[in-house]
Amino acid sequence: MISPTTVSTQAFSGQKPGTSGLRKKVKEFSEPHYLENFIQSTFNVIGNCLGKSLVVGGDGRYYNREAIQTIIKMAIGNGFSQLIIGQKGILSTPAASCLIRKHNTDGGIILSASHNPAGPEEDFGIKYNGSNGGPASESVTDAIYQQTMSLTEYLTVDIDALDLNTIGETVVGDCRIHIIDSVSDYAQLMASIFDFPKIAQYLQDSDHPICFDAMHAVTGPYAVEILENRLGAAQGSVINGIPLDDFGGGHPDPNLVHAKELVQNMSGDSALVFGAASDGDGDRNMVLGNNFYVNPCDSLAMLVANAHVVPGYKEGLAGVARSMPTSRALDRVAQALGIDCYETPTGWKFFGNLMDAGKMTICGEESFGTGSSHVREKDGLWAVLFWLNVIAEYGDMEQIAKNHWLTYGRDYFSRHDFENVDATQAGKLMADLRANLHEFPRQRFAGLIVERADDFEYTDPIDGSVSANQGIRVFFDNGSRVIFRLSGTGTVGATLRIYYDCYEQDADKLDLEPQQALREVIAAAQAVAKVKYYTDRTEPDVIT
Ligand code: G16
Repeated sequence: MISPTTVSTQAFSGQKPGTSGLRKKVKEFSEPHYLENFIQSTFNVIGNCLGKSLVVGGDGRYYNREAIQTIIKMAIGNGFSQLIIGQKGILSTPAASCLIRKHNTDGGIILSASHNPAGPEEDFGIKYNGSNGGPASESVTDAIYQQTMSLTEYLTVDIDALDLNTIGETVVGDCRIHIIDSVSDYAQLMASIFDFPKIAQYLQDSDHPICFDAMHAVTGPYAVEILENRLGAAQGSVINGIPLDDFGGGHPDPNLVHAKELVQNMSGDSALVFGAASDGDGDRNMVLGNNFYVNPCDSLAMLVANAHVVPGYKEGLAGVARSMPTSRALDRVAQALGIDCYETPTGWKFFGNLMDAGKMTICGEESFGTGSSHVREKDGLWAVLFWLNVIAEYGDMEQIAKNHWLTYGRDYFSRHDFENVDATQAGKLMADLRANLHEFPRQRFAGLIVERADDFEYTDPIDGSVSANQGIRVFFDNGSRVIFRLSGTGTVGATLRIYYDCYEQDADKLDLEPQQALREVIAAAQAVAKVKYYTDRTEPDVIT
């Protein structure tokens, strides 16, 4: 038993978790007591930590190791009896979720700001996942926030820094600390879901070279072990595979803008049949065919439509789900399969209850997240393996996608991000939309007539909790839709996200460029929200 030290502290303002935990600049996180306050607030909400267990790990970004040492000391000070920590402090978000579930811990702390850039001047993040392996619900994150506003002290112990590099077990006082291989449990889980022999056969055929861009973030070691070592993809199939604490100065957001190297590799006279990238903490994915891009909404629908070829889903799916701004391509597949399709607010935390209740198996979001009930996080490599399993069965990705559109029609989708907008102005834009919502129906904007408009509100079908103000939806009478919401993951100013979709069934119009297919609804959205007036911007910073 080591006696804890009680340290006096003062509350910080602004420690409210966003869409996925607390994300701030490293500079703010490393202010004296800042991290400690958030951790103690989390422990206070977990309550009675004596004898409890935690998984701890992160995406390897700058400040990861220091934060883990602090968490170890505070966990011991608060009475935790077991900590499971990834070697070198590395755990991808889905791997952390896998470990929480496999070892039945009371939860986990994941250190990541996802795809946000890393380094001393950049971002850090922290989030708490519960014993189901999933992100804490809104009621829990609200309770943590309440704690942060009145905290006066925290508990820690005075011990030397732990060696995070060596796999093994150390006992400190009453706490058993396991430094474990970051990859093996996760790799084993993947092998239990997918048809590894079939994928291996496909990948070992020299006509089927692939490229996975780990973007110098956390997935490198996972991808090398699974794709190259276990499945036999050619060495070098994984690029940028070494996690660096500044992500090599890059922006590991797997989209067409930030995954430039991969996009280049897949273009022109490339011989690659499949390409993919993941993000900072390994939960997002982008998939590409040869000179062909599948957007995340379509990818989700296509995986669900082909789930019967994957051993882990052969028995069928309980149901599926998507976040509200994600296109309705999934709904069409669910209808054909005769299963329920749930529509939740943005944020993976909203899927957990449906999975825990056995109502839903596969879900996803437009923000490059796809996953299933194998863990309670979105899972980048899982999606990559899913696609490889489907491709190994049916062949060319482009053909799979085109057949899908011929069967179900195509939901053109795009998201425009206006980044680092003045937060007050962005707030006014949203307030203006809310105030005028009821007047939109029957009004014409840039040639489209509004059918209905609302502010999305979600009632969780399992616990009845209500999440209001989750995004303004405007539906037009030609079936197209636009959604406005502010991002909950940024650290500077505000990011306005505008999501567009429209549906096309005409076989001759299934191959349009999405911005072209969506041009009417894009123009109407500008008029509905007076984007230029409020933000002084005419063009988005990022288009996905
Ligand atoms: C997080 C959440 C996702 C969400 C995304 C974007 O992803 O886990 O559920 O869709 O942020 O959220 P927002 O639109 O509020 O920025 P990640 O990969 O950043 O953890």
